[in-house]
Amino acid sequence: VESLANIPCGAGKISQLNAVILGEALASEENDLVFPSEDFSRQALIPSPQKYLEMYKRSIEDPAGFWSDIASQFYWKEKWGQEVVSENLDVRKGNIKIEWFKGGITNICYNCLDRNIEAGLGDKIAIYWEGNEPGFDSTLTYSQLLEQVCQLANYLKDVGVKKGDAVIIYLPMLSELPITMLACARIGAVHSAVFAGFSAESLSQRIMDCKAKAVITCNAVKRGPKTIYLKDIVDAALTECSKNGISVDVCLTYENKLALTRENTKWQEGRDIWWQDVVPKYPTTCEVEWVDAEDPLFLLYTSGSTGKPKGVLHTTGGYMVYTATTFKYAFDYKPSDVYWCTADCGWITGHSYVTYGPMLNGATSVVYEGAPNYPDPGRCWDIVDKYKVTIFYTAPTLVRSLMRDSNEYVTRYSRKSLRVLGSVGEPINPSAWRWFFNVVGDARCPISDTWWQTETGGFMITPLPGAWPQKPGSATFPFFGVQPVIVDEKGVEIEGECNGYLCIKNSWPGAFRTLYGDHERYETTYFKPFPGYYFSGDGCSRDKDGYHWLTGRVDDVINVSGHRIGTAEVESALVSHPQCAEAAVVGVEHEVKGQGIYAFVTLVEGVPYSEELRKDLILSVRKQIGAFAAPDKIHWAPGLPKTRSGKIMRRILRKIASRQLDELGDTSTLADPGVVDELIALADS
Ligand code: 6R9
Repeated sequence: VESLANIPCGAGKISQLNAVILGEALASEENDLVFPSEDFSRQALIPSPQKYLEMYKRSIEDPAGFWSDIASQFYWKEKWGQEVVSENLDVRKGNIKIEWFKGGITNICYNCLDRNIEAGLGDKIAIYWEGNEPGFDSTLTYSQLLEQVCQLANYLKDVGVKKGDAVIIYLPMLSELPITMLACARIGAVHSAVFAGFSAESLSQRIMDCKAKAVITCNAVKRGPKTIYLKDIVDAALTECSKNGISVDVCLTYENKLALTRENTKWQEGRDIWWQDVVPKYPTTCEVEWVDAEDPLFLLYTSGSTGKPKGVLHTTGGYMVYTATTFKYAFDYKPSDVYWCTADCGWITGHSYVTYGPMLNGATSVVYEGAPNYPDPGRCWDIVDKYKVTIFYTAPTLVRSLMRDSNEYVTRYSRKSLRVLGSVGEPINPSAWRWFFNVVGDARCPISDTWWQTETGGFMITPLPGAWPQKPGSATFPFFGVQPVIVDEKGVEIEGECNGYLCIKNSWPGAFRTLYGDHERYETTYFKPFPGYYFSGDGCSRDKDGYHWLTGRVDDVINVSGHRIGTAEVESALVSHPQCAEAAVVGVEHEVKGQGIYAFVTLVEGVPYSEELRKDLILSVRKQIGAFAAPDKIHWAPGLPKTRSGKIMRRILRKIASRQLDELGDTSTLADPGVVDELIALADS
């Protein structure tokens, strides 16, 4: 242990971690520590801090060796070239470039399915699908999954989808969603899943940006008691696309009979095709399209601090190796596990930890179609008992919402199959952590609070459940191969106990390679703010024991129920309303959602503020982005606080929104300080 003392671990040194191992530094904070049980650690893949340190040290000192050993466990038609990794993360030294396993020829679908089947897992359950209505369910073994993937892959090839073509997926959590992702990967097409809560406008923007060859959707879905008519949304999006001269040849539509019959679905002959009419007719085997490790696998649009969503691009080889490895270690995965991640495949968590990570490990997963509190707040635990789920991965917003109901909804179920819990999407507050740990996990199950991003592809800072004592609310330490650093506003690394901006010093295999069609924006957004580093957009502090505590976004991105929403996107939706002259949006603390959306709006001269207009403004956001981005509060603002150069001072708006009126700070630089009093007076009107 002594000899490890000088390896950097984050901006701290391993010597800081030694203190944890030796139990010194922690004595005073004993109460904040939650140790894994001896039984758990004994069986864990990483059973001790020492084992973690040994592997971490190697991953940092010899990343090429560390990752190529792991990569060799997958199937490569041809091995990668001499250089395992080739990177430049420093804008001062030229263009940003990240490449892993370049020259290696592989296919991620083959590695998820064919490879596992050849290893004898053909009859193992890949997916337990659970419908929105209790009692509706189905299963797919690995062999059955492969057959369905091949049929769809053959269909896509037949309608002209080729390697490198983009396919938009607008599906709810049916098994057909991972099937579609895998079918695209099999033929080298680039999938771009759009969360089925996005509006027609958002969908059309994405279809046009990636010039999709095909759109795959279903007619409708039931979520809780509500029916959502997805095909109508797609129709509107495609109409919008054709107005802009972009036509999509194929709109493959799955008939989700439980929600809506085909007779009641609007239809455009020639373009629309029922999945069930064509896909099952195709052969159940399909040749794999072998691709380079650096060929694109998927695009996923995410919010940034400007109005235009960013197409985050992930490639094949590094992403494959990284998602598989992070899944295995952060959840202490064993072949006997039954895993359930509640995320939707429309977000990155569903890509890396519903589809790819688990399947690359040959895992059995639950895929749940519905709402987590339907028909009552006990549904999750009912599902856990039904499938004997051992690893349960969810978001703090769900934990907080279930916490508000009686514990009896949890305790009436056994939950004794559970052994590891996980959290993602936003910081988990210590009280939610404790409820999750004590009530859901009966104080037996370690919680992996995984910090990562759409851009990072996989976990970056995460507990390894058997290795570390945990501190409720801390994501703990970096994953293998990741060197997080905390910098001050000048970009200088801060050592030891500190608070600042979270950056990463080196590349890791799962990192995104560019923003689709806009490499310049990639460099400007992520690599220019602190030259020499990848900037995450998050604030972070490190305590005296070296534990990392994420403090939330430091840019103009709001995190609502774990969904990233750019303030600029909401503002642009508001000002598109003819009676709205200006809008400024900030995040405010929200008991369940983590953050809520608070919008200040200035109306066009002479227009009176009314309840009707308020509803109309909210509708405008629902239409342009999606219901999940609807503002919680509209605050009428005859004027906005601006500097003399015309910049809106959001700092002041945040204070007004959270009613911290004695903390407004200096308002003397405002062009018109009077607007602040006016806003305060109108706060609760
Ligand atoms: C995976 C995912 C990324 C942003 C990220 C951060 C927040 C995610 C977190 C967390 C604290 C965690 N975030 N996990 N903050 N602790 N365990 O959510 O990706 O949708 O791109 O959001 O979410 O602010 O920057 P994405």
